[in-house]
Amino acid sequence: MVAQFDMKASSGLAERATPLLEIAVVGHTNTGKTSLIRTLLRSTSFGKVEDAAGTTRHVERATIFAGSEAILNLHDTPGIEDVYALQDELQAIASKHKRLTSNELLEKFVAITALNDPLEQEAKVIRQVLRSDVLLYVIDVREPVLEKYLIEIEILGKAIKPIIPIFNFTAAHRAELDLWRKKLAAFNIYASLELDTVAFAFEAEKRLYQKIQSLLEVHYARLQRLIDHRARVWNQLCISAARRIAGLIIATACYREPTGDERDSVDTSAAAIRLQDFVRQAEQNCLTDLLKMFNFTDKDIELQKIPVQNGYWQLDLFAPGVLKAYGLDIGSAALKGAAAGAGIDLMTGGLSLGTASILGAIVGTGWSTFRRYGKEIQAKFQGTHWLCVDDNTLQLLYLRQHQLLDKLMNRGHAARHTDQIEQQPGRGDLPEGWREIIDILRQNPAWGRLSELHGHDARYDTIEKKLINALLKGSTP
Ligand SMILES: Nc1nc2c(ncn2[C@@H]2O[C@H](COP(=O)(O)OP(=O)(O)OP(=O)(O)O)[C@@H](O)[C@H]2O)c(=O)[nH]1
Ligand SMILES: [Mg+2]
Repeated sequence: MVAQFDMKASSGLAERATPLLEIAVVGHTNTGKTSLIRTLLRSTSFGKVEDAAGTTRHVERATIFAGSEAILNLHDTPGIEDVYALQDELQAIASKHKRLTSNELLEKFVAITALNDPLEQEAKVIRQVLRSDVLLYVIDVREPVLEKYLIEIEILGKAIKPIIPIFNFTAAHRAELDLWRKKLAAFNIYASLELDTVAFAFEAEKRLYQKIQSLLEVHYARLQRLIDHRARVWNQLCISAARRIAGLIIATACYREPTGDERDSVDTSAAAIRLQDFVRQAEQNCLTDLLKMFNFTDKDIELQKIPVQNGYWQLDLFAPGVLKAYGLDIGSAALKGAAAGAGIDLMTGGLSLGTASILGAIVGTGWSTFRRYGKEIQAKFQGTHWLCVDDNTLQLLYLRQHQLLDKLMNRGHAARHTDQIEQQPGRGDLPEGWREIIDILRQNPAWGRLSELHGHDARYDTIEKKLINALLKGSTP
């Protein structure tokens, strides 16, 4: 027992004594090296990113932690700019010092290259390469496989360090990517990763660390702790995001807007406007929260083709045509009513008259008609009247957030499978038992207002769980 304990303690100590894993991020200039580091760090403040060659001028280090434990160091390097001059210089050194191994050749080059030498930049890169355990070689696949890149790889290969190619800008560049793979195979480099660094999926990150684990056994346990830590954080993030959306759907479905004097159609339409404003604002708050949770920048939004501009949905939830844009059936009279921009159900005495009976069967052509006949419609019913968000609007609200969540969770993949992502989600994507969920919510307006009021109601929890599960179905958590 004691011996076992000692062994564990000493292996733990040995691991702690192992220096941190040193990773150099290298490649041609402007391929996205700094962007990749930012993504791995979850920080947009590291280094400088610009669409220009020679943005990073010095080697910069950043440490990645799993909680409070330091796991590895990433080294951002300047892009290699003049590979032919570097090749000539190495050849010149090699012809003078014939007995140098390839590794020693690089050491020699670093030692003799002075500050302000035209190859100073390249020397900085090679120095870091020699000090690192593994190289992430970032490739812009939009570029043809030019000779200069192959020379670059050959030179980096002289350091005898594992090289993991990271393919960047892969969106819509499959053919080029295949070509790159083939060419790299000639250098015995097979284990590659594909990602757009600005938008990065957790799965891709995990694969990257797993590759390093397989190459560098000594860092296995530490990297595993990082993978596990990141998985936990990621799962929590996805669940929180889904819970945020469930909260929006619940609050919106529960919401009731009193119509005041139900005989006054002017009053009713004012209430309808208030109701629409409530829904708009609730959706907007949810969008803002989600973008913040996933740390999405404008660039990510653009890359993922999320129809959002300056933090707002491009298409208003109540705009004509919005249902169609989200693939909802606009064939029925009821939906025509909603498509015209109403999105309202009239409820009376706790009984939902439903979109079909009010907006569909009676109004049919839209809110303006509803206004005209509003008095007659309302005269038919006695008791309290209020307005609710109609089912089509709720469906649209759900589908739009579901699509958004997919994009937020699958950074980096959307851009590659454009057609797939742009395909409109259909009615089939609604959670199981949707109608029943909405009915229960409508009967419990208090659930939307005060969280403590649903504290002891198991039905609320069941609905929330159903919505969260449906939102996350088929994804990582
Ligand atoms: N669309 C897209 N743009 C990217 C991606 N990665 C990087 N970029 C852009 O590419 C440009 C270059 O990115 P950097 O990260 O500065 O590239 P770098 O390799 O560090 O460049 P140097 O330091 O100059 O060698 C910037 O405009 C980035 O926003 C990506 O995955 N997709
Ligand atoms: Mg850079």
